[in-house]
Amino acid sequence: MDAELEREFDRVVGAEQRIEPRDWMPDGYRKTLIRQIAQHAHSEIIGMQPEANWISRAPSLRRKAILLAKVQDEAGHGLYLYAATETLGADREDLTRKLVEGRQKYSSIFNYPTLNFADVGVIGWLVDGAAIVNQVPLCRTSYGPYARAMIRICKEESFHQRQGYELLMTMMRGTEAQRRMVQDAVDRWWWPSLMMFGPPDAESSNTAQSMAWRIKRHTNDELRQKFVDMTVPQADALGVTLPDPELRWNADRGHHDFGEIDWTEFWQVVGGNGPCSRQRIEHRRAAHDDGAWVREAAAAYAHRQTDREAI
Ligand code: FAQ
Repeated sequence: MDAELEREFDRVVGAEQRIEPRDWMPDGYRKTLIRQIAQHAHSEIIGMQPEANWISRAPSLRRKAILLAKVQDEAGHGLYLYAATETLGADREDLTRKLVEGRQKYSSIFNYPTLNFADVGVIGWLVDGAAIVNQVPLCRTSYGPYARAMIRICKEESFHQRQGYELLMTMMRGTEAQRRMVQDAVDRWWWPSLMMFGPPDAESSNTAQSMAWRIKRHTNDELRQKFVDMTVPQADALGVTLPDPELRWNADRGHHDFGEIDWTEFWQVVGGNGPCSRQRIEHRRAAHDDGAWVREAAAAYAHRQTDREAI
């Protein structure tokens, strides 16, 4: 029986159709999806913090309204993604516990500080830019609820990327001090953005199996290269320098060559030792604890409604 179910699973995945929550799936497939989607959800939720740091200090009402909307979108993305894990049998409370206890990961990028307002623009341009390159292919991932969540998320991410670029363009047309702030932010965020795509393919423990299951559609290095190629002309148009002396066009490959990423730093950050790792988790834990009364009230209300319906 299992062999037959597995054949059907392989056929659906091979035919570029979607696996749906009630379909049979290998345990490893379910586990991998819960791991990846939960990490993705945690990234969206923790990812609200670096930019939210600037909401109260945004330089105009317009910038404040844009930033508020963006951070709220990120909360929404986290919620769609947690809902997608629930279709696989995961429990949201359990995932949150694992996050605050450091037993589940979130993207390395959100462990860096936001030191000036240009960081908000650079996060939009580079971090959302990298997120889009990584996530557009996930609209074709083999698990239906994840693929459908990604379609909406990508539409919103592309707005996020554009608002960041527009913010930076405005600052670059401003004063010399503003241009210096933008360059400083680019210098600090460039390398961490490249790390978002994960370790090199040779060290990526999950890629081969995730590609075979069509959860991932491209390898980490393929997507990183695509991001570099896409970003170089945008940096030129902005008038900023990407902080990599080895970055240059390679006509033979038809791609940009770039310098070696500091993988020691990457693994340090992934291991919970990034510049803001402790602060991010503490803040998340405090927000979760502060929200306990809301969850209790909602649960009590839901019980009362069920009791009423039963009368
Ligand atoms: N940070 O074998 P692989 C956003 C871990 S965008 C931390 O290559 P995989 C939007 C990995 O989990 C950011 N850990 O892993 C936004 C694995 O550990 P494990 C979120 C990382 O899964 C913008 C180990 O290293 N996007 O939030 C990282 O095949 C602005 C070995 O790696 C997604 O999550 C990292 N950068 O490939 C929000 C997209 N990279 O679990 C706010 C969906 C790797 O075995 C503001 N996820 N690790 O213990 C993916 O596409 C994949 O999971 C990858 C990693 C590509 C991230």
